[in-house]
Amino acid sequence: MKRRSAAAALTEVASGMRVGLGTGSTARHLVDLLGQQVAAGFDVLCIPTSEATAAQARELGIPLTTLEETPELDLTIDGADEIGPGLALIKGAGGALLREKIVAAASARMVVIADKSKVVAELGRFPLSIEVNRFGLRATHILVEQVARAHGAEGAVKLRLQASGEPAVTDGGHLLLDASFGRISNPEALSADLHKVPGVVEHGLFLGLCAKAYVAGPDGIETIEA
Ligand code: A5P
Repeated sequence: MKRRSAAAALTEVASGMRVGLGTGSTARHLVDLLGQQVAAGFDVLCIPTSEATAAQARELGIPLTTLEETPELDLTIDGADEIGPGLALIKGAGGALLREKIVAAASARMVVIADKSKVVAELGRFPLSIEVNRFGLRATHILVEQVARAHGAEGAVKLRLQASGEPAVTDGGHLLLDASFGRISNPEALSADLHKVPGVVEHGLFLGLCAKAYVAGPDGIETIEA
C-alpha cells in the first residue's frame, strides 16, 4: 500500500521539476520509483530530507542539489505518522522532522503519501517528536513536559534512545523528545507553546503545509485535499 501511494503521488512530478524527497519507509518507495524513471531518462532535480534518503537517491543516480543552490522547490513528497483533519500532520518518527519541515516550507506544494492506517480523526495517538538542542537538555525536557501537561498529555515525554541505549542523534546533531499526548485538541496552540521553549529546535506538527494526501487502502487510492 505504501508503494501504491508513492506511485500515485509520483504522477505529480513533471519533467524539469525541483522536488523534495521525504524520509521513511513510504518515501523510500517513492525514491525507488523515481530512480527507475531517472534511469529511463526523466529530468528532475531533488533535495533529500535526510542523509538516509540522500544515500538512497545517490545510489539510484537521482540528481541532487542543496537548498543553498536551489532554495525554492516545486514540490515535496513525504510520508507521515498521522494525517489529521485539514491535513494537519504528525511527522518525525524517522528523526528527520527538521529537514523535512525546512524542505516542505521551501516548496510551493507538499504532498503526503501513506497507507490508510495513518489517517486519524484527531492527532495525538502517535507520539509527537520534538527536536531539541543538546545544551541544557534536562532543563528543556522539564519545560517541554510542562507544555505537554498543559495541553493534556496523557503519557510521558521521553528522550529517544538508540538500541545501544545512547541518545538518538538527528542529522542536525540534535536530540529528540517523544511526547505521548493521546489526543492533541489544539495543535496550533501546542505548536506555538513548544516554540516558546528556547531549547526546542522544531517539532513534528506540520500545520498548514500539506496540500494533498495520497492514501492507499485495500480498495485503492483515496486523495484528500486541504
Ligand atoms: C521521518 O522523520 C518521518 O517524518 C516519516 O516521514 C514518517 O515517520 C513516516 O514514516 P513511514 O513512511 O516509515 O511510516
